[in-house]
Amino acid sequence: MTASTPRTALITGATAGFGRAAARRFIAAGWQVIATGRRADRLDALRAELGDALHPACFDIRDEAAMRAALDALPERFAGIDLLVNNAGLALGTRPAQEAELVDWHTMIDTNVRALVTLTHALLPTLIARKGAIINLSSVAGRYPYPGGNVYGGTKAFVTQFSLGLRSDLHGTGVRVTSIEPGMAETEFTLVRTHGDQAASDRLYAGAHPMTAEDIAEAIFWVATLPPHVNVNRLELMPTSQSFAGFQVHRT
Ligand code: NDP
Ligand code: 8X3
Repeated sequence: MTASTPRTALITGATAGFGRAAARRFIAAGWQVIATGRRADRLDALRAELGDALHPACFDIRDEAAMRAALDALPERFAGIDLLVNNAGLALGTRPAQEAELVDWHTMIDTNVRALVTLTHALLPTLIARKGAIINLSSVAGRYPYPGGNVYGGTKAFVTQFSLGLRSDLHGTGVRVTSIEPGMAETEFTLVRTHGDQAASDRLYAGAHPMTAEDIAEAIFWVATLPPHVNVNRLELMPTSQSFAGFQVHRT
C-alpha cells in the first residue's frame, strides 16, 4: 500500500452518534469511508460535508438482500475494505423483562446480533486478504447487568464474546479484532431507546458529563491505527462521572 492508496473503512450506523463522528475522524485522517444507515438525508448531508472520500450506502442493516446489494454496488475504489466498524445498533425500552415488548427484543437481536454477524461473515474474505481489522461496538451493558438491560445487555454480551471468538478463529491471519465497550455517551441512543422521548434523554444526560460521540470516535480511530502487531482485545470506557453500584436485595 502506498500513500496514494488510502485505507477504506466501512462504518455501519454513520447517520448519527459514534458512527458519524468516526466517519468524520477517519476521513480527516485521509481514509475513505463507506457510511451506512437508513436515513438517506443524513447520509447525503455527510457526503456533502465530507466529499468524495465518503461513499453513502443507504439500507436497513436487518435486510440481508439490501446489505448484499449495497456491497455488490460498491465503486471499485471502495471495494477493498481494510476496516469494518460494526457500530449500527440500538436499545429499545427500559422496562423490566416482564413488562417489555417482544417486538423490541426481536428488533435488538436482529440489528445488534443477526445483522452484525451477517455483515462480518460477508466481509471476512476481504478482511483476511487485506490483513484488515474489525471493531465491534459492544457496551458496558454486556458485562454489567442492570434493571431494564435484559435483551440489550444480552446482545452486547454476544458482541463481546463473538469478538473474542473471532480473535481465536482469525489467529495467524493478521486480522485484528476489538470489542469496544462504552458506558454513558450522549448521542441519539436514549432518544431511540425511549421511542422518541427527548425530555427523557435530556434528563438522563443532564449534569452527568457523559462521554461524547467524538470521544468514542477517537477511541475507535486509536485502536484502528495502532501498529499492525498490536491488538486491543477489549476496551471499556466510561465517563468519569459513572462507576459501579452494588447488588439489590429483595426482603420479605
Ligand atoms: P445512535 O442512535 O446515535 O446511532 C445509531 C446508529 O445506528 C444510527 O446511525 C442508525 O442509523 C444506525 N442503525 C440503527 N438501526 C439500524 C438499522 N436497522 N439499519 C441501519 N442502521 C441502523 O447511537 P450511538 O451512536 O450511541 O450507538 C452506536 C453503537 O454504540 C450502538 O451499537 C450502541 O448500542 C452502542 N453503544 C452506545 C452507547 C451510548 O451510551 N450511546 C454506549 C455503549 C454502546 P439509522 O437510524 O439512520 O438507520
Ligand atoms: C449503552 C450504555 O449503560 O445505557 O450501551 O447500557 S448503557
